[in-house]
Amino acid sequence: MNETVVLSIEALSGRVEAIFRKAGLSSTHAAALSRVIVAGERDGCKSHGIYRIEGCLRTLKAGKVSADAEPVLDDDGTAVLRVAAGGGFSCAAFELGAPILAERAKRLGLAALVINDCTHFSALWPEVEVLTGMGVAALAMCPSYSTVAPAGGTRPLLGTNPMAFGWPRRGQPPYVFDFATSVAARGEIELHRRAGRPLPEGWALDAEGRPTTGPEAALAGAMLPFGGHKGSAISTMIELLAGAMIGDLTSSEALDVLGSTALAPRHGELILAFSPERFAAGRPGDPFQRAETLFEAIVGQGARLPSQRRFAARRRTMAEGIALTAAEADQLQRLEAL
Ligand code: NDP
Ligand code: PYC
Repeated sequence: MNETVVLSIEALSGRVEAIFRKAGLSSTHAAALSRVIVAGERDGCKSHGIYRIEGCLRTLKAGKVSADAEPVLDDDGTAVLRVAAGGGFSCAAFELGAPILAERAKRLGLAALVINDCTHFSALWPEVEVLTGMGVAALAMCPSYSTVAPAGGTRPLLGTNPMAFGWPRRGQPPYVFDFATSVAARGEIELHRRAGRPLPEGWALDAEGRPTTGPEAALAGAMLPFGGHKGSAISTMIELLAGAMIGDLTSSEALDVLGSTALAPRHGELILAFSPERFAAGRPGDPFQRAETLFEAIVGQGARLPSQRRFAARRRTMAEGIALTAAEADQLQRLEAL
């Protein structure tokens, strides 16, 4: 067994990318996947860090994701852009569409990027941060596969359906939140299982619909939406906007197609981008200054902004490197040896 190891961001990126290339992914996909997975480790978001490599490789081996699909942009000059991912991972499709989405939002005030037919395993904050870096506000969402019971129900129907929002700030990192619409991401349940830790109460039901704190029972049963009926409704909205509306799979349909929650799900994604300058034009006040007043008032009460923990983790790892536990370092070596 390895001791804890500390790797530079560049070293970890090279190793993750090499694992994906060796598994047969094209260089475009291998690099795009490595970027989001290493960003997860860099920012202390373990549920979407290197632990996800294994699931991506399993999905590839099962023939459920294309190793080399070239994403194709369909841009008719309107506010709705589409990228056909062609059954490949979503990350490269997003990278293709993002700059055009930002340009279109700046020109029209509001624009949407639809990604169709992609395999999606990643966190959404890397995407909204790319867009805030281009000067626009952004809202990203996607279904997943049925693992969450609607509030008042007992059986998996909705996905963990994440939603992320980003607002650009001058001279400092953006305001970003990104969360599952279940109480926690499914990745968190799996990490509890691996660590042999019970779940907090209120996260899940077992296969008989009874509350459980057992990760195994939760994985076999149903997760719960956050905030009861409110999270359930937001999750349903994501099924509608980023599933039915964009002509792609809902979480229930995605599970039917895949037949397993052990592989990464295939569905679509919707990303909206807004130009604050365009929306505020002709109205009093600078939207960015007014946002700062709001953020100061939040922090002034002793609350913290979302992503504050993540940005602190990023500063730390950029200075000191990424620390992998012995088990994580062993897992990386095992994946390299495949
Ligand atoms: P968390 O509950 O860990 O965090 C949610 C957000 O809340 C983060 O932006 C976090 O910021 C912020 N936050 C946490 N605590 C506080 C606090 N006390 N005050 C202010 N803000 C706070 O997220 P989840 O477990 O719900 O989701 C984790 C990830 O899983 C997400 O990145 C999501 O995209 C991903 N996911 C992806 C799916 C997919 O299908 N692709 C499905 C489901 C989830 P900070 O990071 O700084 O703590
Ligand atoms: O953590 O819930 C999750 C998840 C599902 C798909 C990708 N991440």
